[in-house]
Amino acid sequence: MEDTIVAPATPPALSAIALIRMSGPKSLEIISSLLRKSFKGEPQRLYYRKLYFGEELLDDVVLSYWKSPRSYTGEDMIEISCHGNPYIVERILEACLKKGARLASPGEFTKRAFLNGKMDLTQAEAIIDLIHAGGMLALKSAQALQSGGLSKELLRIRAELIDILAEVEAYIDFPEEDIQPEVGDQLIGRLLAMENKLSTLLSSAPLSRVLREGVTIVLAGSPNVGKSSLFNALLKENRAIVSPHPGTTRDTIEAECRIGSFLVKIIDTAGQRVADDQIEAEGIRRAQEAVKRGDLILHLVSAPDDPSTDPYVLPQLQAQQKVIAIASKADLGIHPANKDKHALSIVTGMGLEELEEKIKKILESFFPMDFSYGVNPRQQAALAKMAEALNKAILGIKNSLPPELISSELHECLERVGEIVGLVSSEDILDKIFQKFCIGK
Ligand SMILES: Nc1nc2c(ncn2[C@@H]2O[C@H](COP(=O)(O)OP(=O)(O)O)[C@@H](O)[C@H]2O)c(=O)[nH]1
Ligand SMILES: [Mg+2]
Repeated sequence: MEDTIVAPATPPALSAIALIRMSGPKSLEIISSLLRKSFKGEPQRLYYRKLYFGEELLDDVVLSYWKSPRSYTGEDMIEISCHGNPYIVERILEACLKKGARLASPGEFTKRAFLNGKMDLTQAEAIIDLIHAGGMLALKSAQALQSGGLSKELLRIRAELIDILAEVEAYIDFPEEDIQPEVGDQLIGRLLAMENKLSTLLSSAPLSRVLREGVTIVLAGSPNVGKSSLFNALLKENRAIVSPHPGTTRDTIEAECRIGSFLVKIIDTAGQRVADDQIEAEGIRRAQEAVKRGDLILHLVSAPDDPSTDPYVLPQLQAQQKVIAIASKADLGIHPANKDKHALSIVTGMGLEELEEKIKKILESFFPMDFSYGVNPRQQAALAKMAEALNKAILGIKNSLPPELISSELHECLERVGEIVGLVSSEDILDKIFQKFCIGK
């Protein structure tokens, strides 16, 4: 990397402090050219300085210097803390650009960190998750990935693959010999254990989506049962219009909030009834769509009324979708047929905290006790291809296919590991083979 890049690291808004980052071989030279008081550049120390561009004072700043290779990117880096005024940030950036830096593209600092071997791909990706984590589990998952949880697991699998490949490829050199059944069984056992680990990793993908995008909670039921009132109560703000007129909510409304340590997306829907007009009909169609997509459905009926007279019909749900049946307006009395539902009153607040507790428990139940991290879609796609190849390799051994075919499937697995972690190698497989077998055998 020849050029020196610069970019603001904080959003363009009024704030106490803003941070500008610069990375590359000319970082020290560029910053020095903006100083009047010389800058020795001892690494990992803070310097309070005034920045000038020519005669013009840019700002009082605090500089920190990170010397290659002991920096985030692995290159020489300067971080400039200035006053949190977007205009000041712009002028400092401009000065750095005029002195020879180039504006960094999105993610370029982390990309350099990866290319310089400061982190692997999964760790680089975890940094994005870390920034977006909206709840405790999401944060823990990002932290586990960032500290190399997935790479360590994959590198163990990789070592095992290389070992197995060495055995399989030994047969390629001796075409007259088939893989002996006992060797085959033992290899299959090891590959099955690996397949197991892969399917555990793959099963974390939907959870990882939930962590990134939030769990979707959908409020469903007839008009006027108190869905919008509950929506506002869960959000603790008046987002949706509440009115005694049925059909007030005509579209779906979405809002994000936190319940317990989870980021959730709550969707308020138009109640289902015979629509008066096209707009309402479209709202009802969207409501049905939302219910089908929800992770958790809060199905409301009016507590004092006989539920058999309620026209709302919950659509067919998938197995993993959860439902809480709620008897709302419980302050107005509870019909005997609604006794087993969760009694709730937005007016008195009765049952609201308990409802949040129930929701929290259900959200927690989506995650296994030992959940540590979730793989992202890119990793999931590569893992799925890997699992497929692994499966073919297992079948190949079972069906006594030529070792070349089995080896090629195992190579495919290795490539996928390389793709996920961001390393590519095939030479070390050869090394392994020659380490295990002496010449002449
Ligand atoms: N008594 C009582 N009235 C409620 C309660 N929740 C909502 N309402 C009233 O029921 C009417 C319909 O509420 P709304 O939230 O708009 O229902 P939606 O059509 O299902 O969204 C409004 O007049 C609310 O004030 C409750 O817990 N108790
Ligand atoms: Mg409503």
